[in-house]
Amino acid sequence: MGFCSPVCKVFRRGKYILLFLISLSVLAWIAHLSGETIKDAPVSFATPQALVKGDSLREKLNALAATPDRLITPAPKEECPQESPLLQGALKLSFESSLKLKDVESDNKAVIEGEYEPSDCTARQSVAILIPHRGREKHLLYLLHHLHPFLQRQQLHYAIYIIQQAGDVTFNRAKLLNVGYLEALKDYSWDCFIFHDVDLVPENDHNVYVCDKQPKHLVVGRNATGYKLRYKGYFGGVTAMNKEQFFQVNGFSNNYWGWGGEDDDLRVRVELQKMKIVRPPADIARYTMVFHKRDSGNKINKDRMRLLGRTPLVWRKDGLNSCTYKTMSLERLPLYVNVTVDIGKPLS
Ligand code: UDH
Ligand code: MN
Repeated sequence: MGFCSPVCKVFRRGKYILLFLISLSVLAWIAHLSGETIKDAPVSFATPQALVKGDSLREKLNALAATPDRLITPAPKEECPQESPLLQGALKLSFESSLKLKDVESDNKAVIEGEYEPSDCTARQSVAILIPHRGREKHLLYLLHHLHPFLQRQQLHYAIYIIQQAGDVTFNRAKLLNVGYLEALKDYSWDCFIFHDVDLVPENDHNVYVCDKQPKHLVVGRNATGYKLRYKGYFGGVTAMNKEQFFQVNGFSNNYWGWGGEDDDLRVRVELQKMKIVRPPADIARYTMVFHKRDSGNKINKDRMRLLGRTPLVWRKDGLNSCTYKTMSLERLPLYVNVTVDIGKPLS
């Protein structure tokens, strides 16, 4: 006791050195673990957003954001203001015959596969613009040229869908719009749907493309009618209904082939549900219709008054729930989603 040989001293010192080395490696291990947690943080933050079904633009942006060397988590975006500070009011519209699709694409680089969302705030509504179309390429070009910047100034999350009727049987605007609603909902759970003629260009960006508590009619006036409502109860051209409102009325009728009546039928459906059509002020809800003649495949529908009389009897089984069609192709082009459909032909 009290006596230690030189061999014993060496052992005692060795014990302390070993203890010191063990503590060093524990410290190094802790430091390594915490480094990994910091690196992981942005990835796990991005994951819940990326899981939103079919939210293609967000998925793409998140994929870009989730690169492993990114260390800083972006601050969550605030909701965009009630009124966008980017609005310009009455616009000077141009319809240059030399305009090319490539020009419109390069003017709208922030649009990805027809979809856009503001980068600095969260849009108040997600809006699908549905445009029935066949053989009106020039009108479509003019509309895309004006509508994309217009919607971006309104700080909306939106996508444009063009629903092309395949073949040359009589045109059916209403059925194409039903198809647009059903197809767009496969991509994303849009809050609001704008049913939009291809030849109507909005003249004032205070005419905001969002849905209200009631169905909204956006074309109070247009150039060709002296900017007056065409008739009391007119509900055509451009209308906005939210997802639930349109579902509640069972969408449009599928049975209006040719020109006329389908918009009045939708009004009847809305009224049957005790909803009330609202309109923006007349000095704002103004449109320019690109001049055109009646299309050869869209003759006046002589049956429209008879069909209108039957709407209260048939609306429950003629509409979204009976809309059969065959999708021929679905292309995600830079400025719009192009859905080409075979919607069949009139029964008789
Ligand atoms: N549409 C097409 N292709 C067609 C027919 C209609 O794309 O062949 C679409 C297009 O979105 C159009 C909408 O359906 O804007 C409504 O059709 P329309 O523009 O022919 O209807 P509108 O009431 O014209 O504007 C009616 C006939 C015009 C007569 C002109 C006489 N001055
Ligand atoms: Mn027209």
